[in-house]
Amino acid sequence: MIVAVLVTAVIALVASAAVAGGLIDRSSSGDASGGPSGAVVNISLTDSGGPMGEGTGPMHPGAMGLNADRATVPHGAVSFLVTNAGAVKHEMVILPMADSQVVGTRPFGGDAKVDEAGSLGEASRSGGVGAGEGIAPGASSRVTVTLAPGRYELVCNLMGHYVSGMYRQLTVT
Ligand SMILES: [Cu+2]
Repeated sequence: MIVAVLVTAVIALVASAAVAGGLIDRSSSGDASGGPSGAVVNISLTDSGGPMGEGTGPMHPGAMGLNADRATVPHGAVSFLVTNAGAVKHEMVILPMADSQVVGTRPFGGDAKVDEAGSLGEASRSGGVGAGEGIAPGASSRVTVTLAPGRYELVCNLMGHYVSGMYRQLTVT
């Protein structure tokens, strides 16, 4: 009996440590396994300090990029696995797009950031899930959200990064 109680206590400790360490995503629904659920989008964040300055758009031949391995996903649960391949901190924020909106053309304020109103979620926690203080170089973050059909813009909204090319359109069907 005592042994059984001890084992239970140890299991509880391990589980809570895993949650604290960001290994288990409790924030998303339908994620009983603790892993990403639904469609998976792999995101790579780059800057001039990264391995290669790939993915910069023609409109902004900037030094930074936000690259996705797919441009379209089915609606429902979508997991974003975000890796910072650059040399400075980055993040990924999911913003809705209005019907007539063109990717990469959001206005930005004096702080060189765009308005995050309507954000559906973000991955900005080094080695963890959801919002944090930014993803350190070489680290990853992830987030699982439920997306309705429509167009979304994935952005890095650290100061000056959007205008340097860190945006990408995602279409949800
Ligand atoms: Cu960035």
